[in-house]
Formats: sequence, C-alpha cells, structure tokens
Amino acid sequence: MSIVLGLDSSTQGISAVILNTDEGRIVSEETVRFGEDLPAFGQPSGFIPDGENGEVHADPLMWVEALNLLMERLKAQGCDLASVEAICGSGQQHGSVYLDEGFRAKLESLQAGQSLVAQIEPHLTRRTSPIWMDSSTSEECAEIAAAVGGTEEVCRRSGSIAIERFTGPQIRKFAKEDPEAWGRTGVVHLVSSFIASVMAGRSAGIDPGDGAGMNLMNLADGAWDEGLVTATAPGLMEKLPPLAKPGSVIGEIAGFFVERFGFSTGCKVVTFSGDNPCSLVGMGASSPGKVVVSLGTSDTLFAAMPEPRTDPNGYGHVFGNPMGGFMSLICFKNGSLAREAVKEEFGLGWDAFEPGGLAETPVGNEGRMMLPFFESEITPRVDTGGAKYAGWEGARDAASSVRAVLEAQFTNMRLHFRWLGVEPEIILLTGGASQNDGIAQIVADVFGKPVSRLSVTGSAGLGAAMQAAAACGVPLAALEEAFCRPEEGSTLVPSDGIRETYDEFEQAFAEFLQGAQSASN
Ligand code: ADP
Ligand code: XUL
Repeated sequence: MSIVLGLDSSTQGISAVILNTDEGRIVSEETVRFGEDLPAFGQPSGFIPDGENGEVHADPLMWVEALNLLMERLKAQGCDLASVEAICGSGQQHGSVYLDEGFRAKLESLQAGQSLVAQIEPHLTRRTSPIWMDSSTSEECAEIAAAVGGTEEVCRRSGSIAIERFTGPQIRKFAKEDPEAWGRTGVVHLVSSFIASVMAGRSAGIDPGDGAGMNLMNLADGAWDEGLVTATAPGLMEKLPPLAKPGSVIGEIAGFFVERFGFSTGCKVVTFSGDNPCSLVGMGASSPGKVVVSLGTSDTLFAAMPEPRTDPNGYGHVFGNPMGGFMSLICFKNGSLAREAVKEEFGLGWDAFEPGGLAETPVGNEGRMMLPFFESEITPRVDTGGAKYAGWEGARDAASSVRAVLEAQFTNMRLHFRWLGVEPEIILLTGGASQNDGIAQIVADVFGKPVSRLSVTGSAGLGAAMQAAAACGVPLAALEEAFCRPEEGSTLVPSDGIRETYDEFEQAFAEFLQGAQSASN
C-alpha cells in the first residue's frame, strides 16, 4: 500500500492531502488558515498588514507554528501517520527565509519536547520574510539588470526579466539595508525548501521549479548563475542551498515528527517545489501537449515545455517542471476582474456569459473590440488601467460588451502564449469561471482546441503528493488516471466554420493593441 502526504504552504494557509495510491483515493485533507487559526500572529490574510513602499512580508514562524498545528490536527483526525511512506510539498513561490550558520545543526537536533517555533526563532537573521506580493525592489531589479548587461540578459539567463517579487532582488535589498544581518546569514531558503528542511531535519536543496523564480538560476545549465549571483549580493553563492534534482529524496523525516506525531522513521522527505510547478503536476499536465488555463481572480496559463525558451517580450516566466524539462507561467492580471467589471457595468448575472447570452451576438462581434485592461496589466505590460473600445457606433450594449471582453481576453492569451512553441492537443480549464459553458466555449473557439474542465481543488498540494508517490515508484500515468481526470461530459470542441473569423479577429486585435501601446509611449 502506498500512502503519501502532500503539503501546500500557501499565502493564506497550509494544507495537507493524504493519498492512498493503490486505491486511487484521497484519504484525508486538512487545512490551517493563518488568519482564523493563528490570530495571535496578526496576519489575517497571511502577511503583515500595512507594509510601506510596496513591502509585503510574512512571519516565517507563523508558517512553522501552522505546520505543527496541521500535524496535530491530522493526528487528532485519527490519520495513521505511521503508514505515510513519503512526503513532498509545495510553497508559495519567491518568498525567502534568512537563517544563521547554526540553523543546520539545530535542524539535526530538534527536540520533540520543545516547540518548533522556540527552537527555530533564534536562528532567524531576518525576522520577517518578503513574499510574492512584495513590489518594493524596483531599484534592485534595475541594479541587477545593469550589472549583467540589461534586463533581456537577465531573462535570457534566468527565464524571467528582473522582477520585484523574485527572490534575487529581495535578497539584494536586504543585503543593502542591513549588511550586518546579511553578514550573519548562513543560508537563504525559499518557503518550499525551508519547510522541507524542517520536515527532513536537515537543510534541503532547492528544486529548479522554484529555483527559477529567483532570477538567480541559469535555465540552460540548471546551476546558479555566477554573474547573476555576484550582481545580487556579496557572498551570496555560499549562502544559497544547492540546486536539487526534482523528485530527489532529501532524507528521512526528522525525529521530531516521529516522536510527536507518530510518523515512521523510514518516511522519506522528497524535495519540495513551488506552487505553480506543483499545480502543473496536480492538473495532470506535466507532460507536454496540455495547456492549463486557470480562470481565477487573475487568469494564468501554464504548460510543460520540453526546451527552455524565454518570452521575447519579457512578460512570461519559465520555471523547472518537477517531472523534468521546463514549464511556462503567464499571468493575465485582469481575469475575472475584467469579466466582473463588464457584468457590474450592465447589472448582469453570469448567465449573460453562458451560451444563451452569447447567442445574441455573432462570433467576431462584427468588429467590436475591447482592450480589457481595467487595471494595470502584466501581459502585456500596461501601467495604467482603463479599458479601451473600438468598433461601436453609438452606445455600447450589454451583449456585445460581454462578447467583447471574452473574445479580447482569450485572443490576448493566444497572442501571448505563442512564444512557448507548444501546440496543445487539449486545453485544461480550471478556476471559478471555468464552469461557465459560454466562457469555456469561447476558449475552445479562439484557440481552436478542445477544452476539458478539471475540478481538482488544491492542485498544488495534490501535485506535491503525486511527486511523493512518484518517488516511491508509482507511475505518473497511474496517478494522473486516478487523481486528474476531466469531469464527466465537460469537454467542449471548437465550433465549426469560425476559424477564419478568429484568425482575422486576432490580427485586428493585435493592431488595436499595438496602436494603444505606441500611443501611450
Ligand atoms: P481565486 O482562486 O483566484 O480566488 P477562483 O478560481 O475561486 O479564484 O475564481 C473566483 C472567480 O470566479 C470569481 O471572482 C468570479 O468572478 C468567477 N466566477 C464564479 N462563478 C462564475 C461563473 N458562473 N461564470 C463566470 N465567472 C465566475
Ligand atoms: C508566481 C507567483 C504566485 C505565487 C503564489 O510567479 O508569484 O503564483 O507562487 O501563489
């Protein structure tokens, strides 16, 4: 019997999913929410409120306390933790934890009779951790880019241009602002490798999935990039954990968890990864051929890539794929935000976005178009929000505005995913808006590909658990078959006779976008 545990240390909480891979079922799930369950930390949404100048930090001890509470709850549920064979985990990407030289030795001698927090606290050289929501490092991004020959060079090497939330610029800011504490820092961990270290009772390596989110790893050779590391902070190379092979075993679980919660001594801890790479696995999309489109507050598109290409425009990111190769991540910030803006403008319900509502207007909207960037946008980069419209004579009506926002969003997505060089066989849709058949049909029509819906909740934690199972020898195909099946009857195919209309629409949209961009420059 294979019982594996997947952890997900995310922005607002930490959760666990336990799989029985022989029976192909989820045995237990549990979540600790930072705001509700640990109010004493005063971080209702998982970070310290009211950060200044774009700073968003969280307390790493809150993550440790939550991990302990999560295990207590699993035990209280009656979970047979002794039967867990392997553990893997996912962490919110980019966040960093700063620890002294003594941290390594402390990990190896954690006492089950003392609190985890009390044992780790003295080893923090930076009391708080910058997380992915932090945007305070524009100056450091510019400095790093200048030192290596420009932002395109940072992208060519690391898979992303220098980005404020990425770990390298965050490390640079700390080293500049507090050189004394930086000097005392022995190791900088990511959220994923930090939690993995605690679980394994030894300092863990960073996998290329999460390592690529630092602006420090060279994509082509999968090693720390000397030029980027030197440009980031003095002495950084010695403070970075090694890059670990995805799926490699760090070691056996720390005695702390054996004594306190009843895990077995032989339980393996497998190298953790970032939440997006883990979601790729959890959505069953870690082999090339499937593209995942997640329609949440923001929309994201991610896909496995066999080769490490980079986005020539610098909007998208390339991370390692935990199952080998690479993956892309493209974020469209105005996702549900834009769809909701149109819905609110005309006082509509979501039914206006269903096939019945869309039937009021023809495919291609008779040339009526929208640039749906109600707020600033990441892909393409638009610094000031405000939607733009073209092709209406007179007032805009509700039906044509609904069609316009959807056709624009997915045409924009199609336009900005081409650099991946991936021709998907199928698009897997997930996220709140994916249940809407009208929206899903427009995705199928604009991309000209079949679309299936996957109702995986917690795809990052599931993907982590699947990596733990893979490390125990369970074949990936069997895991995908059991845990990542499309919902029955959820597949939609592209409508007939519309290809040409959407090809022409894409060209017109690209011109509209280009015109708006050159006007704003
Ligand atoms: P996140 O995880 O980013 O918070 P979700 O994936 O839960 O977001 O998606 C939430 C969004 O889904 C809501 O903001 C809402 O706009 C959208 N949504 C929910 N139901 C529908 C629907 N029937 N049609 C279109 N959009 C919907
Ligand atoms: C990706 C990103 C977020 C975090 C938190 O670049 O910043 O998706 O991983 O979920």
